[in-house]
Amino acid sequence: MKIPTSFVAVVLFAFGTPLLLHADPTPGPVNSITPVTAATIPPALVTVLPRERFQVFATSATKLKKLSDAVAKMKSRPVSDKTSWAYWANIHGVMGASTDPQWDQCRHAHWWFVAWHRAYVLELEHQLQAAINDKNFRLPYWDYLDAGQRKIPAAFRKTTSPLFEADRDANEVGFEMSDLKKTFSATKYTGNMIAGGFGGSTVPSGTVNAASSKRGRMEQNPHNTVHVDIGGLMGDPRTAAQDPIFWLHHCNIDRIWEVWIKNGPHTNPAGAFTTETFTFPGVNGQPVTHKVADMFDTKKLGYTYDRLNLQVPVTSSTPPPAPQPKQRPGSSPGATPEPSPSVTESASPSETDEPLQPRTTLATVPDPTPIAVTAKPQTVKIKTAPVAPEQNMLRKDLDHKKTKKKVLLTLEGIEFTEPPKHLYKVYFNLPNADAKAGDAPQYVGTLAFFESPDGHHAHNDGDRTETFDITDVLATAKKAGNYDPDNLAVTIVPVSAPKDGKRAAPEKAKEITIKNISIKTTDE
Ligand SMILES: [Cu+2]
Repeated sequence: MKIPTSFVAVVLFAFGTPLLLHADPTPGPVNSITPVTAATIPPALVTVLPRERFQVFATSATKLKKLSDAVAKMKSRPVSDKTSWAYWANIHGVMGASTDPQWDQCRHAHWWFVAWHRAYVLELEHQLQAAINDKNFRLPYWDYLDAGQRKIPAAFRKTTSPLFEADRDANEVGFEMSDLKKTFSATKYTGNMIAGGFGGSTVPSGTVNAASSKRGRMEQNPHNTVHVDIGGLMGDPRTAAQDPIFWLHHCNIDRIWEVWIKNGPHTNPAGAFTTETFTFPGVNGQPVTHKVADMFDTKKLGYTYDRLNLQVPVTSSTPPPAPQPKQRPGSSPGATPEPSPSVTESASPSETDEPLQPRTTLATVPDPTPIAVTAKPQTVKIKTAPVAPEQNMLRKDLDHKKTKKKVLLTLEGIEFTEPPKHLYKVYFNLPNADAKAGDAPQYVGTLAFFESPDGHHAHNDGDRTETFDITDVLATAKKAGNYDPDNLAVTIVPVSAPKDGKRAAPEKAKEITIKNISIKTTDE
């Protein structure tokens, strides 16, 4: 591509000028941005400014009006216009077959999830800037990790505002602290949830969506759970980006990537990860291409974040467990377990990109009938398999120091005909679990389906499997004496989005079915 000399000069001037706000005090060498191509450096990038958390952003009536005006302007344009709100929402996903090669492009369930969305949010920001003719406008983010900010900001709930969307199921989100700790204590980028990957598993270049088993921890939580809690348009990838709150959610997801990197030592993958490119329509209709390697430093993209501290404690504040008191003889298996130490990660230094493969089956559901879950908690009995006792970790004491094996709970063959509207909390050996059980010691994890039912957005060949690492939950149950290997149960609890921090059972829920639930170990 031929680059006009004047354009190169403008770009170099912009990156070399001391007028940059919040710029790194020691800017990189100018040649670090060569080769310059019009495609990789959009002309809008002249100044580095912070993206602010919404509660700060909204203290400026001017900024709030700019956001609202820019969204209104884009919404006023027809879908055929590449600068319209509808066109930009369709880039993420469409109902039915796509009629434009630039639509239906969202990357989910693999390592490019957060990188693709970084480019997507950045280019939408450029569209908003163009709509109000202000290159210094930066998107705010919705800081729901702050416990005081779990409700959709009021400006997005005012029915007369362009930021309002009527098709939302809820206005509040919630998290189990153990899930957020898992996300932020991931020590490596690459890998799926059970392998301890922050960003997801590897897939070949050009992959749009992968099987849910390749999802990384941050995509699962907080990303997916926020989509499902809000629901409505936000609950389905084919419609999610139509809701203005989508962009503040994804701005925060983008920030969380930065938070994780900055609070490491954590690094982004090298090699094939960095050479992938994503192309979007630019503000003048010309395509703009972003290469992953050129997006690691957000300052080169024109923004920073006003807050990059770790908002979630990743290490246990509980002192190391005292020597275990002897189990009182005759203590009933249903006795209240002792408060468990906070979940801490058994660090998994392995740098393998492969998802951990469940191998030996330790327990499974004896009844082959698929399990149907609707609005009520569903408890499923699991039977320990006839595995030699010395090999069966359900019968042995689990010593983290002696084995690297993990115990995995898999829910296989999950199906639904409409996107489930709720989160499903999963508990191990807590048969009376209900929507209030929250982060109990028996809490395993959450099913959060942010994908269309036909597999269109989850190329899973009809086999949707969710796997949770229950090594720690099992160890905690054994220590608490609340455990009988011949009496195991998994309870699945559908929950509504929180209201003032409290979840309840949903009144109605679309059915999901699960072909089988089993407990397996990994190889070492
Ligand atoms: Cu999303």
